[in-house]
Amino acid sequence: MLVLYGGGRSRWVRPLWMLRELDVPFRTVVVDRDAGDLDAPAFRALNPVGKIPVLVDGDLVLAESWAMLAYLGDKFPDRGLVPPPATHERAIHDQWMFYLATELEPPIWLLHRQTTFGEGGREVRALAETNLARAAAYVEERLRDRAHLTGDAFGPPDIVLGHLLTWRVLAAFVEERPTLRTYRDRVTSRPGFPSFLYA
Ligand SMILES: N[C@@H](CCC(=O)N[C@@H](CS)C(=O)NCC(=O)O)C(=O)O
Repeated sequence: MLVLYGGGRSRWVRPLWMLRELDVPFRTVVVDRDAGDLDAPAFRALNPVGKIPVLVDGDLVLAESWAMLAYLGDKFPDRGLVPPPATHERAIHDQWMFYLATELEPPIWLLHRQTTFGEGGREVRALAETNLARAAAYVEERLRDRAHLTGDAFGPPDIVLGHLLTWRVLAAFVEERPTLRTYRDRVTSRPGFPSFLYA
């Protein structure tokens, strides 16, 4: 049985959402950061860097939410959430996953760290805001005439983007951009989205 470790509105929302979309059996283990679970030796044995999410499938232990989405999509190809390997559709899918990972998430992460933990000064904030505006503008443009990032079909790039657009630090930014706001509201209305975490 697939076992997913995580909790809260952290990046574990992504594989949790994916598993719910796939509609396959899985079990969750809640990892409570505040209770020190990330530092527990049993958890560190799974992920030496002490971060969630972690997905266990038999002998396979996977950290990195991005890798989990691709693995789960490939494991259940009949569900059609991830295009088959070595197709043009898969190449475009992967391109969006890497764009989100390397261009969009980093400035959001910096703004989150600064707002929540006071890390970095004014220059870091300015750089993050510039990079966020640039990356988000490209995503917005892409979504102007498409329901989902890779076209008509919903998939992992939408799970990641939908999750990123729920981060508190982006609330005002998204509110000011109707394309992003409408998209976020639409994808997070799907039955697979773990809305119970956002009540
Ligand atoms: N690149 C990793 C990032 C994982 C990550 O940073 N997880 C956060 C929660 S969203 C965490 O566990 N942070 C605990 C810490 O840094 O101590 C992924 O996408 O899975």
